[in-house]
Amino acid sequence: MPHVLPALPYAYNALEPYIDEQTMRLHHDLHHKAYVDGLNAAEDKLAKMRETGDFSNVQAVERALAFHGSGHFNHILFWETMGPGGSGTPKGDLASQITKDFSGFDKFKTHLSQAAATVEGNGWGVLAWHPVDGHLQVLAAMNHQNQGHFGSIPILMIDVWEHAYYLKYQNKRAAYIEAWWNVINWDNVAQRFEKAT
Ligand code: MN3
Repeated sequence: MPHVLPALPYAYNALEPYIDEQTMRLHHDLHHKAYVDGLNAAEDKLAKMRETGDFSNVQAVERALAFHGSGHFNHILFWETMGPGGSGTPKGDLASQITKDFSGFDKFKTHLSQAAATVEGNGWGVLAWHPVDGHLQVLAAMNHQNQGHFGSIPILMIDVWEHAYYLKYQNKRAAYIEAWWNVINWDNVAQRFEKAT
């Protein structure tokens, strides 16, 4: 069953002025699409390997599967956890857990912003729930898939690959991260938290 590129859950210009329309078009229609295609290609190759029994290239294809698969699913989460106008700050159980695990929202905000700002090269700033010992954690992922924890469930992610901000923010990644806090859909993040816990 091939993976498909889901439509954005809002208009391309809905996150203006924080994230501009042209960036959203290129990012969704071309960059995200490339990960969908890469994931489908990797899965096709693996199916062929199982069929023929020739696994000589399996290492490279497993790497492509992880990269493109993470790229695809990270972007779905990224689009869905944003929305026009955002929705203020987290409420309810999610707000309490953030306070518990990070000593307050402001400290959490600084931590995630700093983690995202300092990822080397391409990557993501991630808020994830770790179900094994029951706490939230901030991760700084390189590429789409490195420096994660197996078992961790991401509930909020910011894309800090240059394609996510370069047209409007040039080299000012920190300014883009600061703007992103204005378009977070905390209701969606709270639903993800509830499901994860
Ligand atoms: Mn991206």
